[in-house]
Amino acid sequence: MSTKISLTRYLVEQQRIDGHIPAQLRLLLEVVARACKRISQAVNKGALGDVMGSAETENVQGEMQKKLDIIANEVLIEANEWGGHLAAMASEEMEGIYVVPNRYPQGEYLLLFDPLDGSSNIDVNVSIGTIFSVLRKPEGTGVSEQDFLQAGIKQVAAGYCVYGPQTTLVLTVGDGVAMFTLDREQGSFILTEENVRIPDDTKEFAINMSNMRHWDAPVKRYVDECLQGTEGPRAKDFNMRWIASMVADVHRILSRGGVFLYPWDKREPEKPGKLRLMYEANPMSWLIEQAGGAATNGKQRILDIQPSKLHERVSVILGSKNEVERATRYHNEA
Ligand code: P6P
Repeated sequence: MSTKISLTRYLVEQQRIDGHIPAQLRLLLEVVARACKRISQAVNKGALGDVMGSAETENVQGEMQKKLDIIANEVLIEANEWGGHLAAMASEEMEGIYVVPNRYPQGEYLLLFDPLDGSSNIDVNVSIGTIFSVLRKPEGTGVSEQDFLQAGIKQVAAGYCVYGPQTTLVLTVGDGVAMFTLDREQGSFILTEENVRIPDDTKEFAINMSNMRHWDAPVKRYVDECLQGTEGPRAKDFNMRWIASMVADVHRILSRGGVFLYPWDKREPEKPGKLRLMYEANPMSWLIEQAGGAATNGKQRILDIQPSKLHERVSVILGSKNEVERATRYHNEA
């Protein structure tokens, strides 16, 4: 019987053998994984627990919050605030940063998360997930929102947990991408994939086609050429997927390739895009790059973007390298 490698063993070996993760970061990742297990249990209860539907409150984004959005946020805060590995946290569901209370020791890391991404899918039983990103707190006393405003290349760990037919934690600490599937009997995440690789080419694109009339010309050109299939300049037929849950769409791309686009559109021209840079695009872009893919905002590498606001939005094109490069080239030619 092949030895099952738990997340704990994987992280210990990453710490001991590859020196990739100091003890405090290993502790942080184990705590986040445990929090994701608890969120998974709440998600799986569905209508059997009092967790469905709207919380009748709005988040900082002006979006209606689901009960599970708030539950997931609280689970992550409570799980992480006492361990001594964090200085502060930031969440899609909170306007400002959450500084670790004085009653607990302060650590050297900053944790950012979208506690439950794709929550519009909760009530219709479609996969959703938690996305997280870890930064090192800059030198100096105290911690402020400014400390979080680091480019995605500064991340020391990033990942997500997708709550679907399986609960799967996907993680990078800068040494490739590993996937861990939750063994509910054991209650532990077991390594099921490592050194994940995305094919450079694909025949599958993911975009919300209902927004077509609002797109910029380069996006219209790229998608139109995909739709022309073998009769068009791409000389191959494409398939389309859109789960409207970034975690699920990205998980598919990490599992079999593809390209995901959530571009700027003229519905809200003042916003660069719908998705958030710090706790959606940055962690997902690092995972994609660590698996051999690419991620840009149409103009530049997402991980190079210097953020100016905590809840900054960004246009996202990510996935199979050759497709991302083509769509980005169309933007730069325009
Ligand atoms: P639309 C979920 O609300 C989310 O932030 C991402 O997970 C997802 O990719 C996107 O928005 C879906 O947006 O406009 O298709 O509903």
